[in-house]
Amino acid sequence: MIQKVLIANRGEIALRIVRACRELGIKTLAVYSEADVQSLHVQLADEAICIGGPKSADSYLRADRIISAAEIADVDAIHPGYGFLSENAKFAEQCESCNIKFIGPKSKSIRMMGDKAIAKDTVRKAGVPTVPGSDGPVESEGEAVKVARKIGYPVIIKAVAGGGGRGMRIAHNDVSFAKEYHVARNEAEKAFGNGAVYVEKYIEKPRHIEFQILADGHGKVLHLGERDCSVQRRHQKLIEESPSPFLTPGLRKAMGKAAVKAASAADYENAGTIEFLVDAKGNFYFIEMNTRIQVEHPVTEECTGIDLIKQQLRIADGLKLDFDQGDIKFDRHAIECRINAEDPARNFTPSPGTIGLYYSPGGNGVRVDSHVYSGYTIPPYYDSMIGKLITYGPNRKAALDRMYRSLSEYLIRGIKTTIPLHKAIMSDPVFIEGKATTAYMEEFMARTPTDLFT
Ligand code: MV4
Repeated sequence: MIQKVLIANRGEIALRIVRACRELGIKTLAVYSEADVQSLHVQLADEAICIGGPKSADSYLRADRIISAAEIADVDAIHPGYGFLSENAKFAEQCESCNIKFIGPKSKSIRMMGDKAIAKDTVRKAGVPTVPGSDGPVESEGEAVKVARKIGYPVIIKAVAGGGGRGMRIAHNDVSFAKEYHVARNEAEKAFGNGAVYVEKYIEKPRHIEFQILADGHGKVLHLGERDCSVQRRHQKLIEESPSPFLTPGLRKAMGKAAVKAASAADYENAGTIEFLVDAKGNFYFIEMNTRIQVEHPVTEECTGIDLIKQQLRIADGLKLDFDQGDIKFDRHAIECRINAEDPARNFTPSPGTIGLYYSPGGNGVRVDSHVYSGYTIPPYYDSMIGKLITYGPNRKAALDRMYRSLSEYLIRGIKTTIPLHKAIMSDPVFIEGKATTAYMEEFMARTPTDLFT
C-alpha cells in the first residue's frame, strides 16, 4: 500500500495533492526550488526537500534529483501533477525501474500518446473519428502537398512531437503550404528535436471539448463527462465548464463512448483526457490524449462528486474502480476561471510580485484551489496561474451567476490579475448564450475596450 508520496510539482496542484493524501492518511514529501521556500505546499507537506535553483531546468525538471529525494525519504510513489515531468515517458520508466510507483499511466502509454501521429492512428483503428488527413507523418514536401490538395484547403500542419497547440501551422493554398510546411518542420526540429509532421483538414472555429477518463489496472475504463475548454488564448485555457452548452444528449453519449474506446486502445491506466474538436455541425474528431491530471480537473469533480486525485492514488495502489459508468451522476453545472498574475489590459504581460491583501471568495457552491496568501511573493520563473476559482450549481445560470458574484468578492492587491477580464466575460452575451468557440477570445478582445480590465 502507498504510505508516502513525493509530489514532483509546485503551486496549487502540489497543494491539491497534499490535501488528497492527508485525507487518505498518506504522508507527503514536497520537493521545491529555492524560489518556492515560502510556498504553501512546502509548509503543509509532512516533509520537504530543496532540489535546486529557481529555474525549472535546475529543479522541477531534474528527474535525477527528484528520484534521489524519493530514495532518501523512502517514498512509495511519485505524483507528477501537470506540466514538468508529468508526460515524460523516460521519467515514468525511471520511477518504474527504481521500484517507485509513478502515479499515472504506464510509460508505454505515455510514449504512444506522446507521438500525436501514432495516437491518432491507434484510436482511428479502434473506430474513433479523427480529422481527415495524412496516414501518419508525411515523408516529403511532395507527399505533403498531395495530401493537402486531396483533403482540400485550409489544412493544418502539426508536429508529431507537439501537442497543446505547439508546432502547428495553417495553410490556405499551395503557395502558403510550401512555406508553412518548412516552417513547421524547422520549428518542430528546434522545439522537440523531431521534425516529423502530419497534415490534416483545418476545422474552422471549432469547439474544444475533452472527456475525463478513469481506468483501473483491471480493465475497467469509465468516462466522467466532458469539459468545454473553448475559451482559450494562445493555447492557454482561461475558462472551462461542464456540461458543454453545445452538446446534445445524443452527441455527448457518442463522444463518451468514443473517449472510452480511445483510452482502451491505449491500454490506458489512471486518469487521462481525450481531446476532441467539434465543428458547427456537431461532427467530432479526436485530436490528442493528455496522459496526466489536468488543471481543469475540479470542474469534473464538482459535477460528479468524484475526487480525481484520490482515484489516481487508489488506481496506483492497484485497487479496482468501485463504481460503474451508470453510477456516475451528472447533476450539476460547474465552471472554472483561471486566475493568472497577468495584466489583461497590457496584452497579458506577467505581473509577478508581492500580494498585499488577499481575500478569497466562499459561500455556497464556491471552491478556490490556490497556493497563495496575503504577503506571498509570486516568483517570475514559472507560469502565471496563481489560482483557480470554481463555482457550481444546479444549472448553468446558477453556476455563472455564482461565478460573477465570487469574482466580485475576490480581492488580490499588489499585482494585476485576470479577475476583471473574467468578470467582463461573465457579462458578455456571446458567452452567456453558450456560443463560444476557440475563436471567442480573439473576437472578444477585439471588440472590448481594455479599460474594462483595469
Ligand atoms: C486543430 C484545429 C483545427 N483543425 N486541428 C489546438 C490545440 C491542439 N490540441 C490542437 N489545436 C487545434 N487543432 C484541426 N485539424 C484547431 C486547433 C486550435 C487552434 C489552432 C490554431 C490557433 C488557435 C487554436 C485554438 C484552439 C484550437
